[in-house]
Order: sequence, then structure tokens, then C-alpha cells
Amino acid sequence: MSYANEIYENLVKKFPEEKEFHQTAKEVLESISVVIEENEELYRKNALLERLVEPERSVIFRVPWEDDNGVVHVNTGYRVQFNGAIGPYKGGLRFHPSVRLGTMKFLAFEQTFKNSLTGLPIGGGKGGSDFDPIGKSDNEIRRFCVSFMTELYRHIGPDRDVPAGDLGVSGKEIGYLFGQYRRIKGCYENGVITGKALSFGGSKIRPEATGYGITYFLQEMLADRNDKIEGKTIAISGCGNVAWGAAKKMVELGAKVVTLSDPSGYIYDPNGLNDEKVEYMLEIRANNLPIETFAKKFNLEFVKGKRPWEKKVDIVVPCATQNELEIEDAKKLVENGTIIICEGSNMPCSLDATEYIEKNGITLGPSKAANAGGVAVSALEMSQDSMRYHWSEEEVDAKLLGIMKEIFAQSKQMSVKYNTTLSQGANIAGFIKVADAMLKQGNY
Ligand code: NDP
Ligand code: 2IT
Repeated sequence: MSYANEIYENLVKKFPEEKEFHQTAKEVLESISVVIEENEELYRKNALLERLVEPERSVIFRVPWEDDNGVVHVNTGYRVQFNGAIGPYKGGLRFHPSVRLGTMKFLAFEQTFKNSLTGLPIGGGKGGSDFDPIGKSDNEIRRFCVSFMTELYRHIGPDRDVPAGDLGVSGKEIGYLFGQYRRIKGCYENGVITGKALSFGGSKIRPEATGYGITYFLQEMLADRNDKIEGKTIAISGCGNVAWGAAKKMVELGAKVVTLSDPSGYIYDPNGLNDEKVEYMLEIRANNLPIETFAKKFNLEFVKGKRPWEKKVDIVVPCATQNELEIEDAKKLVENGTIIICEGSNMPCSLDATEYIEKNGITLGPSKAANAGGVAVSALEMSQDSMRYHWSEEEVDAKLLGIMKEIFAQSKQMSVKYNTTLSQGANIAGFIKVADAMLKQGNY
């Protein structure tokens, strides 16, 4: 059995419940197998792969909080500090009822390679809770955040571990979390968390960064085939932070964004979203309104209980959650002549969907590369907080564009060198830097 396979089999045996973690581990280990074979002796001697798939640390804690009726509830909090070889652990916090340790491990593992690809000094981490913010009042969310940080603060810091937002966590929660951190620590370490408001150390363009970055990556993918984004029809899923940033930039560049979604279904706008509709996405997100509200407001078709992947479009940009595009969806996309899938959410495609897509001529822009713009601007927020200075919108946007172009170039270069797909090229590029740092730092 190959070294990569041994590692994978062992993971499945040891952590049988962690299906999402198995999925990402399998995908990464398979893609980097060419590099593993070239260096097998060195890697085995240093147990590099055993270390690569084992988080440096996982913290699990109790989060009690009181609802508006004075009733106490308990959720589970997590922070997985996966790999700190190239910088302080960095990655978002997810508040969603589906969150388990395996979810956190999958996201923190992916984050390790994504962060490496940005070229910035950030390690991989992820955290969150099975708390469901939907249907909670502002006060309940604040009390939850205060309780969450009252435990988390002892594990994080600007040079140690720097959380941010993810599914269910945006600027509002980041503010409550930082407020409690500052209160406990009694000093102004605002580099401890990113995605802050501009009034206390946030970065220009951070709210837009993931979606803008996806669009810049997509432009590189299109340029690579002598094509451009203008006039393309695009299906986006989700209606959250990432979907909003992507839709905003894509509409600005002349693309026709025809769908948005949430777990209840999707809306279809055959003429494509305009600025007013993109702006309204913020209201949907801020108030947790069902996507049907969007359809009603603008008199659009609402398709209940379905995913947007059944509509015929040129490009598909999943921006909701993991495994939101499965094999049946992939077949439909191939049938419909889709040319590109550019992944906004983390691991949106199931393994068999990915395989089918790539075998049938659709180019896949992998999430670790395509959605790295969010964490990249988070790292720029950390830089600005350290300098106690800030850059203009134009400066941050130009840096983001440069980073996304470079991520595409590195991924493409590796895919050419090793004769692999773009996704595999991205995994290789991300892995090589982390492996080098781990080997040079001894056997930690
Ligand atoms: P948000 O919470 O802002 O938005 C998520 C959106 O997806 C909501 O509209 C939500 O609907 C919808 N959604 C959730 N689950 C499903 C589902 N099963 N089917 C259909 N729609 C669903 O999160 P973000 O936009 O921040 O994150 C979206 C994805 O992008 C996640 O995978 C995240 O990990 C990834 N990501 C986020 C980054 C960031 O900077 N925020 C950076 C890089 C990646 P509802 O609210 O009704 O549940
Ligand atoms: O998945 C991701 O890259 C994020 N949620 C952003 C993490 C960050 O630290 O900005």
C-alpha cells in the first residue's frame, strides 16, 4: 500500500465518524501523491504525513448561554489549531447546528493549504459551535458570543491564533467577540480577530474579499482559455457574505448572475441581478430572511426544495456549504454545457462529483485557491493592525488582485509540472511550502 493510502486508511479506522475530514484528507493525499513518491524516504523518516493529518491541538469546550426568557442552554465550542508551521493559526469561526469536531478538522485542514497558497505567514485553524444563530435575538447572540469568548480567549492571540467569520458569523458577532476579548485581557490587541468593523481596526474590502477574490480567480481561469467574464451567465448558490461579494463583483464586470439560494430553494432571475438586488442580499443576510422573500420582492421565480444547478448556465459558483454539489448535479451541469465551476464555499463538490466534472471537460477552480481572498485580506488586516495604520480601499483591492493572480499562477504551474488538474496543482503548491517549513523546524 502507498504511504498516502496507509495514512488515509488509518484515519478512517481511528476516526470513523469524521466523514468530511476523510473526504478532504483523501482528496489532498491523492493529489499530492506525485510529490510524496518523489520524497517518500524523507517523508516517512520524519513521519511527515502522520503529522500533516493530526491537528497540533483541538480544544473543545462548554458554552452555556441564557436566552431571553432566562433559560440556560449549552452548546459545544471548538477551536482546532491544525498547523502552525508557517504562521499563527488563522481561520474562521462557524456557528451552525451541523458543526462537530470532524467538521472543524476538515475546515482547519483545508485552511492550512489555502493559507499557504496566499503566500502570507498564516497557519491553519478553524473553530465554531453547533449554536444556531437563526431565530435568535440580538441579545441572545451577544450573550452566546460573550460566553464563547470567555473560554476561547485563553487559546488565541495576535501571534498565536487569529479567528474570523465563516458560516453564521459576520461583522456583528466579530464585534461582540472582540469586545469580550478586550474586556478580559485589559489591553488593545485588535490583531486577535479579523473581519472587524473599520472603527476598531478592520480592513477596507474585507467584507467583499472572498467574493472579489473568487471573481479575480475566475477571471484568471477564463483568461487561461482566452475568454472573459463579460456576458457570461453564472449560477451562484447561497445568499450570504461570500455569495454577496461574488455577485457584486461579477455584476460590476458585466456577468449575468441568475440564481441565489438557501436551504429552502433557489431564486431564478433570467435577466441577471442588478446593483439594487445585490444590495438587497445584505438585508436577507442581516435579518436571516428566507430566499423566497427575495423572489417576492423582485417578482422572480422561486424554486422550492431544489438547488440552482439544474439551470443552464456557463459558469457555476457554489457559495453556500460543503457537499452542496453532488454527482447528479454534476451530470446535469455536463449535460447543460457548463464550462467552469469556481468553488466559493469550502469543499462544495462531493468526491464523485469532482471526478465526474473533471473527466467530462468542465474546469474546476478549487476552493482552497479560489476562495483564499477572504483569508488573504484577513492577513492584510493583521498587518494593518500590527502597523497601527491602514491602507485605502484601492491599495487593499490591488493587493488582493495580485494575490489571487499569484495563486492561480502557482496552481497552474504545478498542474503543468506534474501533469495534473488545476485542483491537484493547487494542493501541491499549498503542500510544498507547509512540508518544507515542517521539515526545517524539526519533528514537531
Ligand atoms: P453566510 O452564513 O454568510 O452565508 C451562507 C449562505 O449559504 C446563507 O445564505 C445560507 O442560508 C446558505 N446555506 C447554508 N447552508 C445551505 C445549504 N445546505 N443549502 C443551501 N444554502 C445554504 O456564510 P459565508 O458566505 O461566510 O460562507 C459560505 C461558504 O463560504 C462556507 O462554506 C464558508 O466556509 C466559505 N468561506 C467563507 C469565507 C468568508 O470569508 N466568509 C471565506 C472562504 C470561504 P441560511 O442562512 O438560510 O442557512
Ligand atoms: O474559510 C475561510 O477561509 C474563512 N472563513 C476566512 C478565514 C479568515 O481567517 O478570514
